[in-house]
Amino acid sequence: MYVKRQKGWEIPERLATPESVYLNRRQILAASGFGMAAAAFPRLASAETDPSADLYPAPRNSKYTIEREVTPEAINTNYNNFYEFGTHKNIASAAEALPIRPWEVKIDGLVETEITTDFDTLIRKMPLEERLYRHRCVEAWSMTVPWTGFPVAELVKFAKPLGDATYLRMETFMMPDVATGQKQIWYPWPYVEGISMAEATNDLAFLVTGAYGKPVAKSMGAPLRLHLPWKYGFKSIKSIVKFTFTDEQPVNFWQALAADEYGFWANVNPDVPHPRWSQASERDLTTNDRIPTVIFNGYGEYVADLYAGMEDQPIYM
Ligand SMILES: Nc1nc2c(c(=O)[nH]1)N[C@H]1C(S)=C(S)[C@@H](COP(=O)(O)O)O[C@H]1N2
Ligand SMILES: [Mo]
Repeated sequence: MYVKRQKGWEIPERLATPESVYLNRRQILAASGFGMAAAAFPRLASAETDPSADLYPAPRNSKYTIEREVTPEAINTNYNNFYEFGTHKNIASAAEALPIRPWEVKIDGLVETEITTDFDTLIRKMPLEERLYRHRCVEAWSMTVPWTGFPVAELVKFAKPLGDATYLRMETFMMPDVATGQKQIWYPWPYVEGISMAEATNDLAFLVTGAYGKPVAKSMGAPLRLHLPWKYGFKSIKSIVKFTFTDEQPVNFWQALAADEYGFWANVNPDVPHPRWSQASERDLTTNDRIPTVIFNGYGEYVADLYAGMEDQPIYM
C-alpha cells in the first residue's frame, strides 16, 4: 500500500484512536455492563447537565490529526497537574468541588473596552472545533488529547486589543476554600501565565472548552483552559478567569517560584536539559513507552519562525 511520507502533524487519521472509542464511551461502558458508570465516574453525569453540552462533539479539524494514539480518557482525567488541588497527580476528585457555573471571564488591560462576560455567552460566540494535540509536560511525560475549543486568535479578535499590547496575561481562579492548595502561601497564587501577541495569534494556540467530545473535565481545567502544544505543559493554564492585554512580559507562576528552572518561553527542546533532569525523552502515558522528545514538540513548522532572532533569550526553558 502506498503511504505518503507525511509531516509530523499530518499523520494518517487511521493511526489515531478512532473517534468511536471516546465519543461513544458512554455507550461502550453501558454495553460492557458498567451500568453504574455515572456513579463510578461522577464527571460523566455532570457533563450531561453542563449548559454547553449541546455544543459537542464539534467538527474535527483534520489539519491537526497526529501519529500517536489518543490517550485514554480515564488516564487523562486522573493523572493531572493542578496544584490548586494538590501537588500530586491524583487531584481529580478534589477538583470536582470547583464550581464552574456561573463562570465569569474578564478581559482587561490594553483593550478598547473592558469586557466581563459569562462563559456560556462567550463560548457560543466562538467557532468550536476538535483538534488532536500532543502535550509534553516539563516533567518528561506526554499524552495525546482530543481537545475541543477555539483559536486564541478568536478571543483576541473579540477582545479588540490596542496596538501597544505585546503580551496576553492569563489568570486562574482564586478560591482557597474550594482549592485548598491555594492555602499554601509559599506558592504565588493565583496561577498566572503569559504569551506574546505573536504566539497568541498563531493558529496552534488553542483555548480549550472540551475534550473527548464533551465539556472538559474539571481535573483538566474546566471550563476554559489554554493549550500550547509546542511548549512545556505548565504554560497551558487551567480554569481561566481573566485575560489581560499588556505591554509588559508577565511573570508566570513557575517563574515566580523558581526563575532559574522555569522561564517565560518554555518551548520544548530535547537538547536543553532542565537543571535537574534531561529533556531528551519522555514517557508516553498512552503506551508507557519512553520515546524521543522532538524540538517544539514536533510543531516547529508552525512556530519556529516566532523565535527567529531571539537566540539571546532563554526560549527553551
Ligand atoms: N491553574 C493551573 N494550570 C495548570 C497547572 C496548575 O497546576 N494549575 N499545571 C500545568 C501543568 S504543569 C501541566 S503539565 C498541565 C496539565 O494538564 P492536564 O492535567 O490536563 O494534563 O496543566 C498546566 N496548567
Ligand atoms: Mo507540566
